Amino acid sequence: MAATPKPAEQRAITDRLMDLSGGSYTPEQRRKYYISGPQWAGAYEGQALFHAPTREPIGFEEVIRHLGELGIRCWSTHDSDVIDTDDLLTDRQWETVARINAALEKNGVQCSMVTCETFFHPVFAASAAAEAPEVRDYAARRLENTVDIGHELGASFAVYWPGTLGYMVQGAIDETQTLRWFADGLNAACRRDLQVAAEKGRPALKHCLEAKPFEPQAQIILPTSDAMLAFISSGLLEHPEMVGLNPEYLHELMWGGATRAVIARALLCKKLFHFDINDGYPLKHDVDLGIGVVNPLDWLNVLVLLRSHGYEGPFNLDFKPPRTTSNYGVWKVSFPTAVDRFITLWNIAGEVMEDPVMQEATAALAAGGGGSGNVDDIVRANRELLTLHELVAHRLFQLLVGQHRGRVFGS
Ligand code: GCO
Ligand code: MN
Ligand code: MN
Repeated sequence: MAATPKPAEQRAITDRLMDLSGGSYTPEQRRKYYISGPQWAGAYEGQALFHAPTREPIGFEEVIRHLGELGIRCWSTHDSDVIDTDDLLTDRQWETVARINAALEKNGVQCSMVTCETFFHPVFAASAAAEAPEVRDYAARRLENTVDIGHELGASFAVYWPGTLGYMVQGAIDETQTLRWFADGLNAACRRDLQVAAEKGRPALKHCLEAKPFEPQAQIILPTSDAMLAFISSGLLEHPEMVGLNPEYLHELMWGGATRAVIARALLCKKLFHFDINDGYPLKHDVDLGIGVVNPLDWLNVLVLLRSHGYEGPFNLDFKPPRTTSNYGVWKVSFPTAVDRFITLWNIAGEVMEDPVMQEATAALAAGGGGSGNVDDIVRANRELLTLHELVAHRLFQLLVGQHRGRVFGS
């Protein structure tokens, strides 16, 4: 049995086993990818309804410094992650924004995305599109202000996660009215964006809606990416061309969807602006694990689709380091390994696209087996060909574990 390591020796075990695991990318290699690390992921203390925090609080200076050291090119944040709600909409917020810009510059990190927190503070108990007009006015000011902050930080994207746009019990609100009010908020943000972008000579932000089917509300009015696509084209938005999606991998599994198919629908609508990457289990709550620790094969398939359609938007590491991980472990293990699994899967996706077995199988399927037009004849002509579906699934497994490179396992 291993000797009990003293607390002072435990980091050395993590360090040694990380070295022994090998396979890490260098910061320079990681910086080639458009990856962002959220403030709220790095600073997450492990708390939840049934969970006390397990980690110490850390601020944006520390998060940004670690991202820079690891080679994670971008940083993203909620307004209230870095500025107290009481300081938002006051001159005091600009002092913090200046400090953030200094930290970004010092560490060679860019701010890619800002998001307005409209779910945590008690003012949003009945959502940002609540019945009370003063709540909606306040929400609009916060949304406009987040646009201002985004431009000041050099961001290109704004994300909206309407997690409180829903209810625990039905009957008090008219959902059609709630959706109109929700659109009013987005319209205010887009109007402000066009004005600030013109004043600053910057491109307008890309405004991205992020769906999650439940949690924190039992029922969400826009629960899926598809619901959001319908909302974008509902006629309620003044600038639907400025608004697209930020799907989150796990949020689509949570309702039982195939994330790859969700991504395909967003791509067809030209609305895949931004992508939150993480992992977890179908039909469960939002565990936000690091990419690839649960569903590496599914992830490989998602990345093949994205690569083959030339997706160039950001990959936002919207995961939560498990509460069993220490503050040290967050930067030694959680972030670098999440990035490195992404890069590895991205590269395997490239190998899938070039694999001769995959190419020949998919080409043969697409050519079809012919047949005269008579139904029985068509079935007969295609019967052998359709076995290739399962062969492709096996080939993807082989590509995932490296058998295409001659790797063998036992005998
Ligand atoms: C979640 C959500 C959030 C959002 C974030 C951006 O997992 O519940 O993904 O993390 O991405 O709030 O607004
Ligand atoms: Mn999530
Ligand atoms: Mn997310």
